[in-house]
Parts: sequence; structure tokens; C-alpha cells
Amino acid sequence: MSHVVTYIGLGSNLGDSPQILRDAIQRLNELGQLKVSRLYQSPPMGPQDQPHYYNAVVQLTTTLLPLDLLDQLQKIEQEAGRVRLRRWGERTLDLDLLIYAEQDIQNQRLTVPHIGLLERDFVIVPLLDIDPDLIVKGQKLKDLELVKHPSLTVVADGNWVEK
Ligand code: PH2
Ligand code: MG
Ligand code: MG
Repeated sequence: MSHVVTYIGLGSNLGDSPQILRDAIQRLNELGQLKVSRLYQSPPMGPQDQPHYYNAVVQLTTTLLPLDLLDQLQKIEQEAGRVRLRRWGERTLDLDLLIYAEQDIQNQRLTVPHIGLLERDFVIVPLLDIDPDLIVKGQKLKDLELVKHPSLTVVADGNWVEK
């Protein structure tokens, strides 16, 4: 089994979001080796009549295959008592598989790199915390225009989570 570097986006805007994200990261820690971004708050993309999100990204180095990793992410979402009220709407916990090594994956369950990645500052800015030189779909993330005027704010530096 070889190890692959993957990135997972975390979001929450229902319940005690910082604690929900911390608990999720404890669970992700069981799937491999983790690096964790800072913790952010960001205004909602999609319907505007919902609370701000808490967002973060983790780098997970794992031996899990993509669909096995997806199964695990969905299990952790369910264990958090995931409630999802509408498309792009409020949710207890969202775990999105953003990047899986250098692979392009397209099947019924999964699109990797994640479809909206290059348009979402709440994904790109935390990704850059972990790897300032990251390239996705041939694009250096730090050169993207939206990195210069991010709409998100840092709510916790470095050690906001015990692993
Ligand atoms: N997730 C969504 C919809 N809108 N907005 C922000 N700021 N952060 C999110 O994680 C987010 C969102 C659906 O997954
Ligand atoms: Mg999402
Ligand atoms: Mg999702």
C-alpha cells in the first residue's frame, strides 16, 4: 500500500461549529497523517439567509483509495449528526475531498479536484496555509486573483485543534 497526499475541506454553519470541526479532525486523524490549516469564518456562498461558515482544510496522507476515503468522510459526516437543509445551504458538517494526489477522478460519486475549488476563497486560502506552492489544474493557487481580496477572516491560528 502506498501513501498518497490528499486534501479535505471542512465546513460547518449549524451547531457549535468550531467544536464540530475539531471532533471531525480527531476522527480524520485515525485515517492517516494530518496537517491542519488555520480556522476561518467566511460569508456564505449560495443562499445569503444562512449563518457564516466556519471553514478549514486538512492535508491527509493516507493509504485509503478514493472511494474508501469518501466512504469514511461520509461516515464522519453522519456521525456528526449531519443535517443539510438545502443545496448550498446550512449544514452541520461538510467534508469535501478536494484533492487526491495528482489524480483526476470523475465518476458518479466523486469529482476530484473538487468542482468549485478554484472559485472558493474559503478553500484556497486554507490550502495555502498548508502548502504555499500548491498547484491545482495547472494553476498556482497563490497567483489567483481572489487570494488577494479574500472575504474570509482568521478566527484561530495554528493550534486550534488537538490531534
Ligand atoms: N459550503 C457550502 C455552501 N456555501 N459557503 C462558505 N462560506 N463555506 C462553505 O463551506 C460553504 C458555503 C456547501 O457545501
Ligand atoms: Mg461543500
Ligand atoms: Mg460536500
